[in-house]
Amino acid sequence: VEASIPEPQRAAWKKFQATPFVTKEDFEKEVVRHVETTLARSMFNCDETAAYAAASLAFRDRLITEWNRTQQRQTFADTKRVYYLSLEFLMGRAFDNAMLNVGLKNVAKEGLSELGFRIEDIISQEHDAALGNGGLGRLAACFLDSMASLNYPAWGYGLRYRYGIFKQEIVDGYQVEVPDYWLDFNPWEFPRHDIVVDIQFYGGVRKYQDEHGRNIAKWEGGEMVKAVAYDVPIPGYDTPSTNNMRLWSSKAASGEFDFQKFNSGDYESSVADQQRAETISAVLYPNDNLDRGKELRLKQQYFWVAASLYDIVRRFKKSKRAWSEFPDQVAIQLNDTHPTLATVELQRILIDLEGLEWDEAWTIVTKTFGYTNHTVLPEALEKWSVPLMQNLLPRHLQIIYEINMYFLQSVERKFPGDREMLGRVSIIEESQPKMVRMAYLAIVGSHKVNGVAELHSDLIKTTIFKDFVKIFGPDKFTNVTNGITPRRWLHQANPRLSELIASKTGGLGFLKDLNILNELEKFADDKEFKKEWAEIKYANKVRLAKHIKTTTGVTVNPSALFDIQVKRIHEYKRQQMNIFGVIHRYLTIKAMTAEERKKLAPRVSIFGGKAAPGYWMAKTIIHLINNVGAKVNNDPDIGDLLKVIFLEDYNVSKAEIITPASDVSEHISTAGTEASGTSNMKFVLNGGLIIGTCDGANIEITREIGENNIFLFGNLAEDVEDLRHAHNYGSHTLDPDLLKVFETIKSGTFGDAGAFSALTSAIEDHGDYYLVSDDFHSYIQTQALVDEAYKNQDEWITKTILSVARMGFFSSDRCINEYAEMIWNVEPLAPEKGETDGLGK
Ligand code: CR6
Repeated sequence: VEASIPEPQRAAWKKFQATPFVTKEDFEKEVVRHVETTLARSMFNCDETAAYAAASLAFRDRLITEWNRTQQRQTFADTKRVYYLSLEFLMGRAFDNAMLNVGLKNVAKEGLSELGFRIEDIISQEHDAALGNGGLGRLAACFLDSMASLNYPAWGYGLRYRYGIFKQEIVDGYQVEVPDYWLDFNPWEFPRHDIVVDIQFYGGVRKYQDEHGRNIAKWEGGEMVKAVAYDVPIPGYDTPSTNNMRLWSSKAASGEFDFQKFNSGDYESSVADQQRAETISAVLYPNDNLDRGKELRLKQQYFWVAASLYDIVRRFKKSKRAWSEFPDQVAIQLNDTHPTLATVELQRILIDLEGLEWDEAWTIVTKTFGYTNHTVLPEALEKWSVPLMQNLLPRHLQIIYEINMYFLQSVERKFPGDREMLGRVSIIEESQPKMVRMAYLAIVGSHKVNGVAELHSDLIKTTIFKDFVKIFGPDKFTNVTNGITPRRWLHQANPRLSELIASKTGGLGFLKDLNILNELEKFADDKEFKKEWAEIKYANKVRLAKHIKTTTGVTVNPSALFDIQVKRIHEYKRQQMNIFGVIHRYLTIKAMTAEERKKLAPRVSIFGGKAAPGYWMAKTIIHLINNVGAKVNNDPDIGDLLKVIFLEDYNVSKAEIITPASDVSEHISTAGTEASGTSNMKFVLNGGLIIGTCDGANIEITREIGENNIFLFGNLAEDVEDLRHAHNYGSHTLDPDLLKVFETIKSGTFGDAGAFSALTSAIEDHGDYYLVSDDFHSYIQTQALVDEAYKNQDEWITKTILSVARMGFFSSDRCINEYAEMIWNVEPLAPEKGETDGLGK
């Protein structure tokens, strides 16, 4: 490539090439230049927003230089790349992360200080990039961080929503949703107006034979929309490698608006067309673990998948390799079933556009894709109505039918005469209307299927995908237990703890090899160390207490036990059980003598999380939490012994304040319902203990840290089915303590009793599907054990140190290495020493 450019020009380019800043002086120079030119301001009107903008742009410029080099290196090396397709990337803030990963936070801190700013104030100017709902979206973000940090040639592909997850406000105890217009100013993205892909919808399929007698299918007519690429650089930690997240934004195909309509006087509808096109990437669907089957959602999925595959195929074709080598160059991971149409789209490209034979093409497809399942909840398993798909994507539906036909033929060969099996595993559900089962399509179209924690991966093999294990054999199904990036969730969120760990383990190496945390075990009984450890926890609690004071007005005592449950609000996650437990505690305290009260550890119960706007039960749970808080927090008889807080608008940047401040956190889903959970890992890594059920990754956390260091309770997954059956067909007696709680709610103690009848009657009258009553006694007892254990601070601190020391397994770096080895078959591509200059350290 270089040889095509004449020497003198090459020399000129080299001489003037962009060089990333390293020193404080150069950083300040860049900031001032951006303030005075890019932002057209000066030192006299540079407020904190402008300072944030300029400092971010200085880092962005730096990242993009490394980004370019990384891409060049990967193109030269011509190695296999990974493409992580995710409809959600819950990135949070980028500035602090960029400074830390590049290793220049101190430089920036001093530079900003010389220009008159405190770095904390500047960091807090940034609006979270909240393009996700919960765990699945945040997992994708952690994976991007790990892939870059481990030097994997990897791209993320997603949608550039104009509105991310809504902002939650609490008004009179109720959740109110406010749109999150986050793109006003976003220094972290690069619009690529030159990278535009035409995406087709609707229309019909014409089938004919060409001059060679080949059967041709042509997708014609319908409407076109443009996909425009926006690139976000993803800096690796302590490496120059900077990967790319490419987000697609929709635009009307005919430019500003339809000039024909405009000229014929139909101005309004020409604008409407444009708006309709832009609607595709306008808003993130705010449901977590729920499929609603809306047409616009299917449009989003195809739009994103088609644009991404066009991009991936174009990049592959540049290498001029044979199609059979596609899976040697490309690995595509499907983050849940949302991108499953990518399998169909690649098959379409190969047979309709590139002229490959069906079998040859399908072999390429299945070798290319891997599918990650994130849930067994039936309401979350995606299905698309056949008529809907027929209308929107007529050619794809034909291909799906053909995939299904060949698949069912192979099943028939393996299990001759088993008609029931054919009905069960068919990609098409024979319902009214017929439905496309996306998980089945994803399994058939991939070479590996994985769950996200051991229990979950076992469950999918024995329940929802049981037949497929028989058909494809057990080796197609595997487990990759989730993880979290220690860069954001320890180093960035808890800088003091990170520093203390570094001082005892020989530096920050643990951020790249989290198993180094093991070295902390020898300090678990070290007095001095424990004192510092405890001081840091206390300081983090003070920080959260301040946040609680400014956002809710409630004063909490930082010496009290902080008990935190923050995550999406869901019946299966059982925040209702938590708040019923809080009410039980309230009643217990009320009945206590002064002497008994003195012995009780004061507690602050902290909740946070969003309810999907259409999820009535979840909203009712939020309402109850707030009403209980209003009553308890103002009861002079209770004082500091119990406070109940609901933190508004839980998001990634708030999680960074909340997570380091827990004494215990709650991960109390009905056994068998939470695929993994990832906040459980974050809390333990930050020196909090957890109270939890034997569900998801709690089980592996227990195995790693030891069962003395975790408060487990409740029924096991294997018993859930029988218990539910007994509720519905046997006699169902409810826990007496729980009934007392219900009586109190019904008496109006927490406001209008009728408002909460749905919550109590789900348990009393509708079979208690989530086993709240079955687990309540053991929950209350275990909470009492927590109270007892907390009184012995010395032992408690030892437990938290041992736990942190044993959390190495839960780094997302470990996950990514497992995916790379087991599923993607890709190797890291490390920059050569000295190849890239300008790294901070
Ligand atoms: N809601 C699971 O419920 C898991 C994440 C990431 C979830 C959760 O237990 O940790 O995925 N599932 O694997 C889906 O989103 C479908 C989630 O975040």
